[in-house]
Amino acid sequence: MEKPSPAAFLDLAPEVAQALARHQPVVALESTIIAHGMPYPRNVETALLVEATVRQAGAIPVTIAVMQGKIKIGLSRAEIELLGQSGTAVSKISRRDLPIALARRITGATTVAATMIGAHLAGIPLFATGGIGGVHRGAAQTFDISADLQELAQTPVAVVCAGAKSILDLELTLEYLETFGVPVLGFQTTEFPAFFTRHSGLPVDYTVDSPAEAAQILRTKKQLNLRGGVVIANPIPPAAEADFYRIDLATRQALGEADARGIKGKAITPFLLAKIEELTQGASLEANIQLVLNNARLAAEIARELVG
Ligand code: PSU
Ligand code: MN
Repeated sequence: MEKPSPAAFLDLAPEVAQALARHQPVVALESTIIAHGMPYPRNVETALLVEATVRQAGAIPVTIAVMQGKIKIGLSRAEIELLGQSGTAVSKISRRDLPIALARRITGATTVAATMIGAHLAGIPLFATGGIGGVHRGAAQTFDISADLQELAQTPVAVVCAGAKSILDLELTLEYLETFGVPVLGFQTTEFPAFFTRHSGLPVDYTVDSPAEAAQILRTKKQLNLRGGVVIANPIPPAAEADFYRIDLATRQALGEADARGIKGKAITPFLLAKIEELTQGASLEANIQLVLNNARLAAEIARELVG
């Protein structure tokens, strides 16, 4: 066996390589949300809008995916369009899928876990998305716990998200993160946000009030050389919040349908997202788009503080 050389599997866009060399602020972005999280063409529009939002806030956006046997760090417009149009026809790539997708040159969208791996290999410490995966409801029986949580336990990338969806067991998700030593910081909130809505009734460990405060904690963690990531939980803006009862009803209906149809494993999260969108006549999608943009903006601000 040769010596490990993960860099051989990275394909850094020139703009990204230059930005990193110059210590400019960069924000990594995932691609499963594009291919498996939203319908075409809103997914492509949103992905491009997220990139534009990061730029406007003064950082370089870096969307990550797997293509042609490489982890692509920074996608072109055409590549984002390709992933968005292909939708679930492209693979959903988490940690366990990475070696196979690279060896077999499979095109794939990266989850939070796989995006964190790519970002870390490229030297990007900050990542924005919609929501992280978590402990699924009924996990005591199904054992369905997203690999995102184990990634947060070991890979030093901070993830800005709107909490996690209530398709998950949020209380167990927070317990799991605590066990594995992952700090959960609420951005200007004392509560862990529930993705489409601002409130879950569950407290976060700590509240940060500014991007500078978040950056200071990330810098301290890096200096301590502690492994693992940080969750920065940023609630959806009040004006974009979805109606709690509507979402809750749709969620319970979607979970029931998934159960009846025997949908599980990596297919369950995309199924539930699409079902909830259908049942709320698109209201969940509008909220989803707004919260991702809000996270992109905050991540860019934190990225600027980190290099400042
Ligand atoms: N949660 C969302 N939207 C998403 C996802 C999660 O609200 O698009 C995606 C992310 O890419 C996340 C993945 O990493 O689903 C988790 O999938 P699983 O539960 O199969 O680990
Ligand atoms: Mn799962």
